[in-house]
Amino acid sequence: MICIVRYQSKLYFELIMVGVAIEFIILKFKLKKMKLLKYIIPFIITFTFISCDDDTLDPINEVEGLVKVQDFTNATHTIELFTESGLLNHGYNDITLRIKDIATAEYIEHATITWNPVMHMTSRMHSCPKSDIVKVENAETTYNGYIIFQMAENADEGWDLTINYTIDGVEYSVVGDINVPQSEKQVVTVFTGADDVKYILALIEPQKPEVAINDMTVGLFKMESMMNFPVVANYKIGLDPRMPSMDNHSSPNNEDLNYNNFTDLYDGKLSLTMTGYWKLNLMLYNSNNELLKGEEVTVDNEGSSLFLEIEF
Ligand SMILES: [Cu+2]
Repeated sequence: MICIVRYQSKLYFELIMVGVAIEFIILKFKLKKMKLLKYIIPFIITFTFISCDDDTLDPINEVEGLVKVQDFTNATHTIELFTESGLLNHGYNDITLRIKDIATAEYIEHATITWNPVMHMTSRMHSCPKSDIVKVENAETTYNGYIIFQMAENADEGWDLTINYTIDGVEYSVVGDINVPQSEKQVVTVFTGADDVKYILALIEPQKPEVAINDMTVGLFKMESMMNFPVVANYKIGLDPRMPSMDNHSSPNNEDLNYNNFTDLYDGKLSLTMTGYWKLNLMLYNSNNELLKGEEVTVDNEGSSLFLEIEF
């Protein structure tokens, strides 16, 4: 686009110059020398194009503000993984990726991509909740999704990530080990509900909590099998944030978390009146308003068995 704009302004300039040249030539040589123009005009136009070619079009940086986590390389492509921190974490991870063709060094603009994170434990293997991967809005080369690691790695057990993708009907795959260190705070929790279903609940927002009423988002998933973790829709999550170090005080204007049909996540409001450690006590209700997990915070009960943590 920049090239075209430059080209156009340059072209207008050249056209004026051509006009001036024509007038000059007509004046100077009269009509009998007009045939000279057929040599001059192609020369000027060629010069215009050549000077445009000198301005290499800068590619837009579609990973600005992100840090590369790592590359996954197979014989044909390098898949670049990015997050805001340059790390993968225990809990929720917002991940951006792009695919580079090794032969042409160009980024692929029309791939369909799926992924499968797998934890290799000493006794078994399992996956974790993850979103579909979609093209980033208005982007040419970047794709985005999330993964929620409900377990961190340890010395003997860790995660790998398989990325399957299709370009022009051809299927490709790449796999690599990834690092998922333990989080200091409880940002994800695995529990069994009163319905005997195993659930995973993860903190998604706020990632940067403030002394304010924060938008809060969590993801709720069912452990259907070791490899399948579908979204749980239309439940409700009660929220009661407390500061255990300060008489377990709460905060005003919190809002319980409700299912968002558009994002398939749960949104509420989290009021944080000061910095420090907050325990976000939760109560999970199913769509029939039956309590599945968690207890009311009272004078005698200082916390719920279902909770997430924030410290800032
Ligand atoms: Cu595990």
